[in-house]
Amino acid sequence: MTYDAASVRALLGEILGALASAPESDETRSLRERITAFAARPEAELTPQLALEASGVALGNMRHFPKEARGLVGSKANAIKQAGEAALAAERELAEPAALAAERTGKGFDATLPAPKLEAGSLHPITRVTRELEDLFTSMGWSVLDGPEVETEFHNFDALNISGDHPARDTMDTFWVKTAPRAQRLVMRTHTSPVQVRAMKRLKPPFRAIVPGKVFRNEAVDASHEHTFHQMEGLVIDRDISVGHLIGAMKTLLRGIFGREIEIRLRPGYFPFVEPGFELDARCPFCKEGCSVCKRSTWIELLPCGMVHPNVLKAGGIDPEQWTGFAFGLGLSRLVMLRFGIDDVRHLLGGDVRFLEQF
Ligand code: FA5
Repeated sequence: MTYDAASVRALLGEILGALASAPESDETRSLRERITAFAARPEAELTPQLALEASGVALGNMRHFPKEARGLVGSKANAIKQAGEAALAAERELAEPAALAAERTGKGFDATLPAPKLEAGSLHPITRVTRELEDLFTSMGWSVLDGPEVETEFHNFDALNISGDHPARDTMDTFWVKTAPRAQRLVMRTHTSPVQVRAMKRLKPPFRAIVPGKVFRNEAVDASHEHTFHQMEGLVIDRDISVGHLIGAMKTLLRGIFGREIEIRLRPGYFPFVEPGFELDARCPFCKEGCSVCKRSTWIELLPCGMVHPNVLKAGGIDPEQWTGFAFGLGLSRLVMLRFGIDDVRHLLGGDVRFLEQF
């Protein structure tokens, strides 16, 4: 079927005829002028593209045509649209083989070269491990929560029992955000723990939740310390929660990550927002006698944890006489390094495609 500009013009004439009986208004005047402009084009210029535009104008302004003429206008405008679309499709069909033929006969074309590689993207290793952990925990009924990366001083420190002059503040070199003199001070959060108090304020106990996310510290950067890295907080608040529940949850977490039972040990650890606090070590999953990953000790320091301090429960509006809980703060970036044998934490967020392509 060949495209026929004369027929399109005739159809436009019929549409204009239908507009003649519409009451005079600014809208109908402007519409008439626009359709007349299409119909007045010399046939050679009334291309399929223009025909499509003209049908679009008529169909998009149907409300300005008299009610009794709308059926007719619709059928004429659709006929123009179909003619335009069919002509454009036919043009494309002809153009593609022609372009291909021109490329094949062009200078420098070599049919024996391999086809260009199709680049398929992949998930970042941190995203992969985060999603696996989210699946694991949600399958056990935990929620996945989020929190702000720019945090108030209160949530990042004070609500967690770390007051202004507390020495524990020094262990987290902080990026402070410039704020007005009397506004509350803001920090790039130094850990995911501030979401503990936010969760307590938002959710009614009992609840259990994980909070994966990015944290920031003004670190002297080296192979195992980044200024921006990932952690995953865990928080359980319920009645009569004990260290036994904490150990059980940590063992399940490690089984999920390494796919088998992993021996653990707890050492005392100090964090002002837990009491008692622990450092949990996992038996090195890569060796029996000691290797470079476990620094020849057969134990890997994996995650700090502990029983939620009563002052933190109070800051979150929860009665410590009725409720208890445990929390942990997994170093997600370090876990990802362990999992994939990555020897330098700076690779993770370095944005080097050569690194990312390996996953
Ligand atoms: C904390 O951040 C506590 N909020 C953890 C916590 C939560 C304790 C709940 C008790 C209860 P810490 O500063 O140790 O603790 O950091 C936790 C983990 O983050 C570390 O074990 C380590 O794996 C990781 N980490 C710390 N600093 C860096 C860094 N600069 N680069 C990469 N990973 C880091």
